[in-house]
Amino acid sequence: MAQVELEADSVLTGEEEDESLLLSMSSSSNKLQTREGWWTTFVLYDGCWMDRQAAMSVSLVRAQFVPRDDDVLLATYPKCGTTWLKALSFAIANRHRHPVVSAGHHPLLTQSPHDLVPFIELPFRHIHPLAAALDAIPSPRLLGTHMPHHLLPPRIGCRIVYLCREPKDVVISTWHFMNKVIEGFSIDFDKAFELFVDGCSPFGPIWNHYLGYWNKHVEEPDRVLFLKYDDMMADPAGHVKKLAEFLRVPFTDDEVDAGVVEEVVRLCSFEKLSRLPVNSSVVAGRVGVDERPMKNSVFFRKGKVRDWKNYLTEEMAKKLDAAIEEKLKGSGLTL
Ligand code: PAP
Repeated sequence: MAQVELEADSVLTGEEEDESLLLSMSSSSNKLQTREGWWTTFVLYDGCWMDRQAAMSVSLVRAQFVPRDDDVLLATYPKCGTTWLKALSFAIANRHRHPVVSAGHHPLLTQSPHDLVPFIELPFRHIHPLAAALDAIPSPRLLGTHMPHHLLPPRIGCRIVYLCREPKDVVISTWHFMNKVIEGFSIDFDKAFELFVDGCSPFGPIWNHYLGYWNKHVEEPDRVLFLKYDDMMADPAGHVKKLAEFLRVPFTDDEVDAGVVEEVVRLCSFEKLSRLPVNSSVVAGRVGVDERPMKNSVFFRKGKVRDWKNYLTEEMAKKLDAAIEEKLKGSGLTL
């Protein structure tokens, strides 16, 4: 990838200018493929569908992000449980500074998990400078990303926690989310579903996203932890212990006996977090895909497994299952 110097606060002036910048930073020298996406035109940026603004931001992160060896990256395809993973990881990693037992003043009670663990590519980094936001965070940093593995900044070698989710629940969650955050979002669900099955969804295809991190996990299991939302729902305490070991802050026997693991699970549960004023009524300074301030409540809907049963016809479910099965065949990954 060519190293391109961009002004971090440069404002886009037009599609042609964007296109030439994107081309100079992607591995493609041909015009980027475009397609009518969920709420705007999507571009296929090095095999990954996203809107133009996201592509600009990803490009900038790839060129400018300064990784540290002791960073831990929490990576997800959107709507796979990012908020939950951020909360759990923050609570576990910081539990000596911020005890979770009798956690009257815990930061998770007054701040969104997305403010405690920022994304590297969001808010869009060609508009909101990257360095100022991320360089100031003391080590070891917990950072989030929706970027697929093959688009991560080339020098990233840190540990990664990846969380995936049943794709049928992901498409439902994504559609509801877009309805909340994008003004004038009007795509009907059937159309969104067809785009998703076709691989055209934000940071899609979802199977490529899963496989990129899965293959890295198979190659380097000690560096890339691969988790599943449904398994985490079934056994949150077991996953909290596993996460703590991976983050190199395992629970001591005394902590286990004192119920600290269960306290982390409780503090980070959907029921607890979604009812806090900060997550139910605060409009964050953070902005979303259309640059409007977002309510923190958009990250909390139902927090259930198999909610897709309330929305997908049997035919739709079979169609998506078949597409996923075909794409994951031979990888060893099952969902
Ligand atoms: P993001 O990828 O846009 O950052 P993400 O947190 O992955 O958001 O997506 C939100 C989903 O996680 C929602 O799922 P749903 O639409 O199926 O309900 C949300 O309810 C769920 N979620 C948020 N917090 C929690 C939590 N603490 N435990 C379990 N699920 C959660």
